[in-house]
Amino acid sequence: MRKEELQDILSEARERIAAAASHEDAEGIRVGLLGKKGRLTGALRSMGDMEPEARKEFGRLANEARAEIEGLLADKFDGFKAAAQRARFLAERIDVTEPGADISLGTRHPVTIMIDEIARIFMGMGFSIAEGPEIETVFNNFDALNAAPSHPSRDLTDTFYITGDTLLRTQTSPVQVRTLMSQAPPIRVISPGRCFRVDSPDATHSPMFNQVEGLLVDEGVSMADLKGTLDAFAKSMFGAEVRTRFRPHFFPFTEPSAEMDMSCFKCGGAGCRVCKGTGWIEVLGCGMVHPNVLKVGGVDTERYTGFAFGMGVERMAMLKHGIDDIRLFYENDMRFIEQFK
Ligand code: 2NM
Repeated sequence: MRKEELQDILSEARERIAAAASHEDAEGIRVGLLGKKGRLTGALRSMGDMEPEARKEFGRLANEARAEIEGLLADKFDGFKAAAQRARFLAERIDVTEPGADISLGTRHPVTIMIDEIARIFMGMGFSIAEGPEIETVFNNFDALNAAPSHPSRDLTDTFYITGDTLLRTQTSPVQVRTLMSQAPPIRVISPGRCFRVDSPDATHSPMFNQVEGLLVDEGVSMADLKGTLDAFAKSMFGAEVRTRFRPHFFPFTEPSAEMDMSCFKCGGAGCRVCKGTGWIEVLGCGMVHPNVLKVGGVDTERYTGFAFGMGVERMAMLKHGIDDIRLFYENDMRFIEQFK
């Protein structure tokens, strides 16, 4: 090979390397010149046949050409690498000053809000909160509460039984039973929670609903304490102007038993749509705890007496907010649910 050919290879290499637009282009040029079958590699190989003097000079020129080409290619590769990195950084760039996505805050469920409000009122009167399992024993749910073996609430058509001796609690009083069995008087607890009864849903019935029940046991507790406590609750919940009255009733677990009404907070007692013209609204059930119930808890009934009460949480919320259908609480229509903040 002649020197002129070497010159041609070199000047063509300079042009092509300068024009290379990508890493792949440049790599193709490198292989074509410096690879095993490359043109410059071929030129160096052809020196074997030359005269020593010519070979010396050709070898020097060929090595210079190779060093220049390698240098040009290295610069080119560095440039492509830097450009690729710059492109990646640009693609990954985030604007940390951009406002964040709107995170919408949830709201408490109206039943939860009502439980909290009831609990706050009774906690203000020295009650603490007791909770228990939704799956209960037949003993805690019925026997311990003085319900006769033939009591209608025990019926399969009214109670969700799980086994012969376990069920979904039909009220939260089994929590009071647990409290009586595990604590000594004085006792002041309320038990909010879910209850279950076999019921076809309608405007006032739901097979799952919530109750808050209360229990107070101490020395010298009378019906007057019951009336004072529950009257204070009604005034705190519905307004200082409401009056209460107590009508005789029957529950197996209390004796005597009563239902508490309050004067209609809407019409003041004159009679309106809310109180169905009577001037009174039924609020809760209550009574003096039956000695048989206290005895199950090991309470000395010569020394201690107690009162208890129970109310429906959904019913309270319906009264307070003028809601006419209990099913609204469980259909999860957000337009309804979100109104109670
Ligand atoms: C009510 C009405 C009257 C009640 C009784 C007890 C217990 F366990 F102490 F005996 N807890 N809750 C009770 C009394 C519940 O709900 C309408």
